[in-house]
Amino acid sequence: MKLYYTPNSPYARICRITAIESGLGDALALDWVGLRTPDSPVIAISPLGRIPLLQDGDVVLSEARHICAYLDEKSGKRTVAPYGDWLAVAAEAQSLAFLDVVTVWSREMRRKESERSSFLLDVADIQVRRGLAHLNATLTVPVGAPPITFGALCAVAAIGMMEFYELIPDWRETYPALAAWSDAYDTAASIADSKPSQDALRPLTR
Ligand SMILES: N[C@@H](CCC(=O)N[C@@H](CS)C(=O)NCC(=O)O)C(=O)O
Repeated sequence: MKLYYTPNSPYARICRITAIESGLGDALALDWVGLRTPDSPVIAISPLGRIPLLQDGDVVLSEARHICAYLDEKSGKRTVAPYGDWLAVAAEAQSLAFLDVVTVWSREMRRKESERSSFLLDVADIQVRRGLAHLNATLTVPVGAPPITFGALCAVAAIGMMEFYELIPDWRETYPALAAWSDAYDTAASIADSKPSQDALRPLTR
């Protein structure tokens, strides 16, 4: 199995953590690719060139949730909420939506300051704060090893981006329950070792 990825992609991070925590770390070859570069090997198998992209023989999966469900099938573990357990599906969707808005904001922050849309930044700020309040009110700090689920990893990856781009500098003081939850997840090496880094940052390309 091969995962095309970039080290700072939060969606790819979720897949990488899931593979490690499911015992599939060695079975997953990682290929760091450029985004929006015509020579990306991803484009030949997935036209929009988005990552994470998992290739396993004829199977090509281009959504993090599908990739994690595929890894679940391989490992026999369950990290993705099953259809039928609708409360779990709904909670997972809230975390994924939170990651999506954090990602939109983060991408805008990578553009030159003069080119950023103040409208987009305002909307993202409102949505991210709503998401933070929701997670702060609903997540409970795990006792012992943090359970690795797709929904939890969406929140982990979103918080990682939020901190990296310093989107809401005072989030820890404002949302202390979520900060404690996040600290519990940071005890897992797969999570602590996969945070976004300046070294892996590449210029935006078209
Ligand atoms: N819905 C996708 C989102 C993946 C995504 O947004 N990937 C970004 C990198 S973090 C990407 O490939 N962007 C390429 C582009 O914007 O052209 C998922 O859940 O995997």
